Amino acid sequence: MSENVQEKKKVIFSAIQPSGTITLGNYLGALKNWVKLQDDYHCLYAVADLHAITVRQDPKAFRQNILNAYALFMACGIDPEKSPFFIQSHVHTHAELAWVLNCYTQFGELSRMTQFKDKSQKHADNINAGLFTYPSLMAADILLYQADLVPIGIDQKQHLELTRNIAERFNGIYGNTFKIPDGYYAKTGAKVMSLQDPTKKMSKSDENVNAWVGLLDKPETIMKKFKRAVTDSDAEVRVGEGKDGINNLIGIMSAVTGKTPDEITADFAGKGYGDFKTAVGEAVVEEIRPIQERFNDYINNKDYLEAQYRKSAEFALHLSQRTLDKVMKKIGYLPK
Ligand code: ATP
Ligand code: LTN
Repeated sequence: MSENVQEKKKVIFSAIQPSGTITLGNYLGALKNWVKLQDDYHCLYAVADLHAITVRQDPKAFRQNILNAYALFMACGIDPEKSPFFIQSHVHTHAELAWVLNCYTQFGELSRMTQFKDKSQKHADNINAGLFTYPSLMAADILLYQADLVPIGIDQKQHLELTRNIAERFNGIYGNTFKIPDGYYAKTGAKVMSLQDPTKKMSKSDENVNAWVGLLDKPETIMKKFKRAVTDSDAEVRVGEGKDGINNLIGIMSAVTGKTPDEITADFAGKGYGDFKTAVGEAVVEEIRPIQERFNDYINNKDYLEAQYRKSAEFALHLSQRTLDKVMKKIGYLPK
């Protein structure tokens, strides 16, 4: 990664929380794009473990989830030699800039975030301040690297808009400091829906395990979950209104095989939903199989993983410190 290349290529940043099993939704909506973008952009990726404690985590399971997420993303094709891939809590500039940005983010703006509203309903016993200010930390993640593009699922669009507003506000007060980032969304799979309630997004924190497919689920579990997927009584494999379940399965099939919805409809003309669900399950199993094999290799090689995330964190710190120093200076802090 020479300085020269860095200047020409656009910068990409994204992160995913290690808050449980990574799902097919995370993979099709975000991760698959992360992998594709690595050759054409200067990418940086992170495991957003600071974000994850906005919801209570069991220490032992949390530690394991962070490492699993790291190994799983590498198994999906993230290559830290190409794209620094680090653990958010290892790079202290994130928490520092988040505090600063909190002071340039309005209470009203944060109150409008649908993720905050959803999560405070789900975790009514723990509506902590971190859950509320979550988007300022996400803005810090992105703005520290002067990212041009942020590959995310549609559900994160609102947070990205807020990031842009915070950056524009700061630039307006202090002069040009932050690059204004754009979202980058998958053409198919940008919003994978729950298999049990296809009006809701597939979410790894859904208590109904049949609602989501985990990248580490066994093939027979994946098949079972697809066979149980909620559909409709129309019995025709085509995209249509009021056919949320089938629309979702067609979307998944399309994202996995690269076929268009019309091609999928043609393939299944005259066939029932049972056949279709089996075929979608099989296609997903085949997509995930090599990922699971690579995951098993990585997770058994902890020294290698550690070497990769350490090196990436050093690089990320060096890069992000430049932005943080600029910010502190502009605000008027005394240099250290
Ligand atoms: P949680 O259930 O803990 O809120 P999550 O499954 O929604 O987690 P996140 O860590 O919030 O996952 O999201 C990681 C990335 O995956 C984000 O870019 C997000 O937009 C994307 N993503 C999450 N769920 C879906 C989905 N159902 N379809 C497409 N993309 C998704
Ligand atoms: N909030 C994101 C995870 C995340 C993120 C980021 C995504 C944390 N920091 C920076 C993109 C850029 C989510 O997916 N729930």
